[in-house]
Amino acid sequence: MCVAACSGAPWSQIASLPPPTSLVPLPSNLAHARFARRYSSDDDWINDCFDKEDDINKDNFLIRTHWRMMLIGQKGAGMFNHKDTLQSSSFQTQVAGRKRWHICHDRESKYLYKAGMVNGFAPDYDKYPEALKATCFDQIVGTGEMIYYPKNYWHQTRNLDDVTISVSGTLVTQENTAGITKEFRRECDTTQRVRIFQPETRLCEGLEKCFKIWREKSWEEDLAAKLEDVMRGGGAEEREL
Ligand SMILES: O=C(O)CCC(=O)C(=O)O
Ligand SMILES: [Fe+2]
Repeated sequence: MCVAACSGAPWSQIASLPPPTSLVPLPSNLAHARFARRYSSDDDWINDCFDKEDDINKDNFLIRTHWRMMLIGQKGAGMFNHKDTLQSSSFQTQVAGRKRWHICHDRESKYLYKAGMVNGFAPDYDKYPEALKATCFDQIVGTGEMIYYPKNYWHQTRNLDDVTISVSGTLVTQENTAGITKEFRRECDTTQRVRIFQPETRLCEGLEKCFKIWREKSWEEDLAAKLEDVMRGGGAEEREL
């Protein structure tokens, strides 16, 4: 797999990932600004759509979806090339060690066959010749660094150190709300093949409330507006308790 125009460039050539489009940069001098925190963390809406006291249901949601993970692994361990089922976006912070990532935009899907087939780190072009046409990114994320990938991006990983520790989180953003809602509704449809969870009434009822919250909330604009407000010298509203 090569980068840029693929004109004989070695597939392992390192390219910089484009800047994430769905994250609002937080200026460092605002690190302690008091932002309205309602729905600025997923814990906020998780408490709103699942009964705040219903820890079992909330845990069920977090565990079944792998909403947040701490990943600990040895050198050489990693995840095969795939796209995430829920059309969600994710970030991952490297806490210890380095992790190599191979990332491709959804539009490269036509060259990437099926999940797990093309090894982005050592593609077998005889077996998967279309992979030669794919434009992807090969990047090492070091300790203290963070990677973000939007919905439907292919990703493959390999730990480069003993021991590698990372923390991941799933994000609901404006750009993925429709897709993630569709995927969850599919999970809750008893006529569909089981993928990540057996439909469960309480979980699915809670999710319907989440969909409403996501639809009505313009996450990025809200945060961007708050940042602009603070930059203009305005005060951010207090967190609603
Ligand atoms: O960190 C890894 O090795 C893979 C993570 C991943 O595929 C994911 O969070 O969706
Ligand atoms: Fe994944």
